[in-house]
Formats: sequence, structure tokens, C-alpha cells
Amino acid sequence: MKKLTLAIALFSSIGIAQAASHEHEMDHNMSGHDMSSHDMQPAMHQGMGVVKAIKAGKMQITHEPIPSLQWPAMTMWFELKGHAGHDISVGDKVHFEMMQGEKKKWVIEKIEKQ
Ligand SMILES: [Cu+2]
Repeated sequence: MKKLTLAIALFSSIGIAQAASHEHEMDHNMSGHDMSSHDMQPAMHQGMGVVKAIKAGKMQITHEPIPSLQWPAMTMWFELKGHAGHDISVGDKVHFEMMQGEKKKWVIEKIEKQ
């Protein structure tokens, strides 16, 4: 049991390290993307889309409009929390839940095939 806990803790810290080192090319600076009022308590948002590319700890998704954020449809990179997305492949249609993490990067907490 202790070994399992350690393995999970290690996995989580790797995910955080990758998230911190990743630079998100696309800024959500269009009108309606100001999240400053949500800094203290990041809200969970839902999205749907198609996976375009996968790298360690992150995933590029062409997502449909996300009304809760007033985002239009677009292709962008997301961080992956923990082992989220380990069973997802390029080309999969997915449903995901995300929140804004450190440095305003968008982090997928849960993702599953549609
Ligand atoms: Cu986007």
C-alpha cells in the first residue's frame, strides 16, 4: 500500500513539473476570456472536441465552443492532470473537464472518449 501511494505521489509531481515548464502558445485574450475574477476559486468547465496531438503531460484538442467560458471553437494545448488522458489517442472524439491552474494554464482534470 505504501508503495502504491508513493507511486501516485511521484506521478502527480511529474505532472506538475511538466505543467510548470510548458508554455501555452495561445492566449485567451479575446473579449470574454478575462478570468481574473475567478483566480481564487477556479471553476470546472466542460468541453468537447477531437484530439489532434499528444505529448507527455499535454494534449492538443480542437474543441467546440465552450459557453461557460464564452470561448469560440479553436485548437489549443491543454495540460493533463495526473494520468488523465492515458487511454486517449490522436483522433479520438472526447469530452473533458478542465480548470485554470497555475500561471493561468488550462488543465484537463478528466477526459473520456465520447
Ligand atoms: Cu480554447
